[in-house]
Amino acid sequence: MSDSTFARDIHTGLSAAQKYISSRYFYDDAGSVIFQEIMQMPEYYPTRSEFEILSMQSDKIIAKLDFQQPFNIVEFGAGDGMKTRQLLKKLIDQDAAFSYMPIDISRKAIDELEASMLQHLPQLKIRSVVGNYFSVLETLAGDDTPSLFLFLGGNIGNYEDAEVHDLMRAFGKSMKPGDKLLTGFDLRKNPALIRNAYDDPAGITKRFNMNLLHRMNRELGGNIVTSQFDFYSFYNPVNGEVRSYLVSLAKQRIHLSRMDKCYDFEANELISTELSRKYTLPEIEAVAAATGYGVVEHFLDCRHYFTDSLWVKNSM
Ligand code: AVJ
Repeated sequence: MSDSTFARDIHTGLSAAQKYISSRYFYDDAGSVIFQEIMQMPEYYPTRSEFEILSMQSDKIIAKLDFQQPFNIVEFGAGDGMKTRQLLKKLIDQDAAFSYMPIDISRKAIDELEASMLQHLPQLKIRSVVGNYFSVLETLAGDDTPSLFLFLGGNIGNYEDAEVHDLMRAFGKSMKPGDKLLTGFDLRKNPALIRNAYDDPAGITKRFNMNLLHRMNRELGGNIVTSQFDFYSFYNPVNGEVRSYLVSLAKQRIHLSRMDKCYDFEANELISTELSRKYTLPEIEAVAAATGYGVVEHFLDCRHYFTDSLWVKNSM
């Protein structure tokens, strides 16, 4: 991602009536390291839940694909690949003919993923792509090899409802009838568990959010005194939304020299940083039906905290 996109998006978000920064900007090199720490936290259950699903149920998932070989597996936002590897390993053990195409916006993430995949699965046919989802989707349309799209990790939780519909339809435009999509959704559960996963007592999630301010200082020449901001996150069990914010602790003005612009904050003014939506199974089914898919099966972990939901693209 070019720096100028970051600068432009920060300017737009901090100029809005309700200030916001997209959660995609959490993941610079420093933020990606903090996210690794989040995944190790005892309170952060999603990673372990999805790891369990892909370790224990990949055979069942593969059986439902019902593909002629060879086929493609295309992964959007591949991360460190540890969970996906459980599925790929099962396919290799079965001598399936497939190639794996991970897509990520970060060159560094893709290089590390490719190296670790090949280290664990030397037989894997891998064609990695650095780019944004939408531009890569255009290059995929027209390929008549059967495809499984992966959108794992609960990343979909970061999208507002309208964006979820747009994204699922955009995936579908590059899919043929019978192609499959496996998406990770975090599920509604005891609200206290969700709250603790997103506002941990050790303050790791706070550091993850505060890194946005450090990133603005580093990349945009900011003069932000980070102790003048706090982190606030809450879960609303009525609508399933975790909403996270940075809070200005004083009336203050910050300067970003890269843009040569100032931004004013009232005391207690918020910067919205993240939505992490929690779903019910009927909500997931409604999204599938509204965006051109049928639900094949929901694969849940034993605690029913998380689902990898397998959808099939409808015929037009
Ligand atoms: C990477 C989007 C799945 O929303 O659970 C973790 C990011 N934010 N703790 C999530 C995150 C705060 C995470 N996803």
